[in-house]
Amino acid sequence: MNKALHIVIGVLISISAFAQSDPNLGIIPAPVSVTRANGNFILDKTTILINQSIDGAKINDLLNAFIVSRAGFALREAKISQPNQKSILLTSVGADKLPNEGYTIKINSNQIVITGRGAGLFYAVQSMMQMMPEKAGDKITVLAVSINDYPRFSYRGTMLDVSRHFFPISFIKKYIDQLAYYKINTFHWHLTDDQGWRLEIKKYPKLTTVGSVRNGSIIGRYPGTGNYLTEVKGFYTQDEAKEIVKYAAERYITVIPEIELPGHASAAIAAYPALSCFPDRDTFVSDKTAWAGSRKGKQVQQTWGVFDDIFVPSQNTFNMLNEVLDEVIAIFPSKYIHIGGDEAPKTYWKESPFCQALMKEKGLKDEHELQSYFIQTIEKHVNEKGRSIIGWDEILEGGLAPNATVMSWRGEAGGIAAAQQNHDVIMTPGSMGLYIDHQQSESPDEPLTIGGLAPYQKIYGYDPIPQVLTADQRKYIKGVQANMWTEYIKTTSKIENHAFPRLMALSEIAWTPVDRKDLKNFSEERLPVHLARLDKMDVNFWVPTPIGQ
Ligand code: TNX
Repeated sequence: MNKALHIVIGVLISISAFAQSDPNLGIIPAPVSVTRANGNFILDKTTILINQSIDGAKINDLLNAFIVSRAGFALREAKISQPNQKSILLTSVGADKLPNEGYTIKINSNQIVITGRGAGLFYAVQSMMQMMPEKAGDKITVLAVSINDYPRFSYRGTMLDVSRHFFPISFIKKYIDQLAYYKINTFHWHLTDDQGWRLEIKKYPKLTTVGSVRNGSIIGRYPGTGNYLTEVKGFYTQDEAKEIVKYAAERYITVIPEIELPGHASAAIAAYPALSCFPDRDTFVSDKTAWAGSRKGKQVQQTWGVFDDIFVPSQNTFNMLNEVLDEVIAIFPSKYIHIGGDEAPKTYWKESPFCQALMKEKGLKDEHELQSYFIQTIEKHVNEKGRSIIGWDEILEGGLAPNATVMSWRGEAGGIAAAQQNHDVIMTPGSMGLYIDHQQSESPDEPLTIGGLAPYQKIYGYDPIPQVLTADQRKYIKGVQANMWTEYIKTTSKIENHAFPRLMALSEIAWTPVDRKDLKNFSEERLPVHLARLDKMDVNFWVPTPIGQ
């Protein structure tokens, strides 16, 4: 189906009073419970907006701005309601009994009462924005219902790789707006990798003057290599990163920065070669690349992959990384700092006399234990600053750092093992569709991707809690995340094409109880309306095809 036709269908569903028939009122993620009551609430110019909220100061502005956009008029605001006066009441009274991030919306013919605090109130308004029908004449008719809602998981995340390709702050904000709309509360910002260091570090300016620049002799897909990296330079200043943290926090989204170590470190090593086991060795460059052999020294990688030149576990490296992390911690108030940990080949550590001597001195039996020593040294510093580390599941190898949270990407095994060791876990298995850089269908019209097949239906079908875990171990599964790697994603419009509708499916598996999930209702009743709405907001999306077509 083409995009325009898809949008028309979405609009038709929405104006044919879809909320009347949809048991989920058009809300994504589906609420925990929706109960129909008698009658309707008629919103018109006589309705007043009452803000009794003690927590969520700007929430009335947010709701009123939406009403202006939908109805063309603002509601008059007051502190208290007169008897029988038609009103929308925002309140935190009674919200202490609600689960974290939870809210209720109770609608009868006279009043809409929205109860919650902080994130809960914010999410209530997101639900209102999604369920509110279009204006008819000079009024909006809202069904009388009672909604009780709260999330299944406390961590509902998505990762964006800004190293392989770089995306401007303006886009990051637009993306965060969409995450908030779907009650996703964590934005994992993959800021460093072999192909670019993207965060200003004041003490180490070369990380960005050298490490953020890729010369781009490979344009487009280099024949036979699958490579698709193009010329890129760019980084976020600390002020810009702070601006994003603030913007996200206003939308109840935590930004978790990722600084990759000890692997995926070519950009940092290009800037400061002393971070390598072999500072004088040229960066390995695939002989398929256009500039192979013509460049000397350490280079920011031009192609994607996994590279041997990783951080040397020397005191110099730890001192520098600790200082880098201190600046990172000062920018990002998140409890978690992501330290990477994935795909660190041990080739150089095996060859390095320094590493071998260190292993002997510390009694480490192999290079996995050396990696564990590396991560634990970093963890100690991060913990001293009052923060915790998250790492990709390779941090299990050689022994988990004592307080680490594990992000399980190579299937579910890492997450299961970590939960069994009483460590917190975020599930993000590529094999279950959580890699949203993968293809969305088998159609030949799909845009070029890194490979793999991850249609939104696959994400929808995934339950982040592995059945093999005991009831006690299941408590360690804190949530679920979808990852957007950008080797093949150069434009913001392609990010959006990859993100939607998959992030909507993610939001539902992260929020909605398993027994409330309903793929048919999601796909047929809610999705078309939401996608048409994205189009109105100038957000690109992928036109869903039923599985098997
Ligand atoms: C594996 S997932 C990686 C990334 C790549 C991705 C491509 C993970 C922790 N590492 O470096 O971008 O595959 O899908």
